[in-house]
Amino acid sequence: LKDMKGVIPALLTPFDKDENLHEEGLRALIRRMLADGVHGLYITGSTGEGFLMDLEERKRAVEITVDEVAGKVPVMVHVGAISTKLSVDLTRHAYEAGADAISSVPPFYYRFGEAEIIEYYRALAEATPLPMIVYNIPLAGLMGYDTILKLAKIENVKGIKYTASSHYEITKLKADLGEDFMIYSGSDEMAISGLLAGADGLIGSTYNVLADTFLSLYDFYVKGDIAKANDVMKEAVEVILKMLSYGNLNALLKTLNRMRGVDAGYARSPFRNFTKEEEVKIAADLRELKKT
Ligand code: NAY
Repeated sequence: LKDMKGVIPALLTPFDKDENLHEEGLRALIRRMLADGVHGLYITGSTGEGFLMDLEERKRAVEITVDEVAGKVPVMVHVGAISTKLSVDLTRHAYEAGADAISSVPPFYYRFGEAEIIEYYRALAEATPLPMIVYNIPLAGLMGYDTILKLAKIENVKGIKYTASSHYEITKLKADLGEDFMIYSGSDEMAISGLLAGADGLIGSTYNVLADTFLSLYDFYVKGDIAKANDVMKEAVEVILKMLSYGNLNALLKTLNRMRGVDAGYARSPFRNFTKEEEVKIAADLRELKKT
């Protein structure tokens, strides 16, 4: 896991127009990410529409990814579900399929208490030898700092994907838990802030389209050229804000990939895909943005 640093797209899962898993599209997207030079892949998370897929589909997506990646970069599999039993099943499968790490949001919707959340992570962490990266994200209900410290005591809990914007907690986690506890910053528009706070890597949705931008940001950061890294960040923020303005990021990232010849397919309902007319407008908007 120590090698899993840098820019890690939260990979989209391509579906065809009839909402079936689109295997060739997934392979094409992975090939594009590898050609861009990303440092790892994070699959079947929120960007990957994992919660909209059944278990067999999620497993299939893992198998296809591990096969296509063929060991070139590490693969982290999001195995979160509301039932411990289902998540443990996905965890065992990820291990057998050859994934390098697992990750999970806490069980959500029912407002589970801290003890239940800790037991959930313990069950997943104990199910296989794979490192577990806890996923702290507002969508699932943010965990308090003390809960994170307790989770870090579980053997195999080796890091956190930190999608909250209180980045001082990244700094503090590194101080409290040591350099080896891996931290991935999950807010793309705050990537430079996450890295400066001490994050080891960036896991995010927009890297499905902006991998080259964030790879250059990360390169500047590693070389210590923070001013240049920040220049890249400023440009990226403009683009990300524009992307967010369309209101349906998964569908947008798939559309943008299709526009550049990577068949990332469509989003699964209830996510809405864009109409042809909307796509024409999006293409024009983004061309305009590139010029400025
Ligand atoms: C995942 O599990 O797919 C992610 O990594 C999601 C990370 C994203 N955060 C949320 C709240 O969805 O990439 C970010 C986010 O889309 C981006 O910063 C734009 O706001």
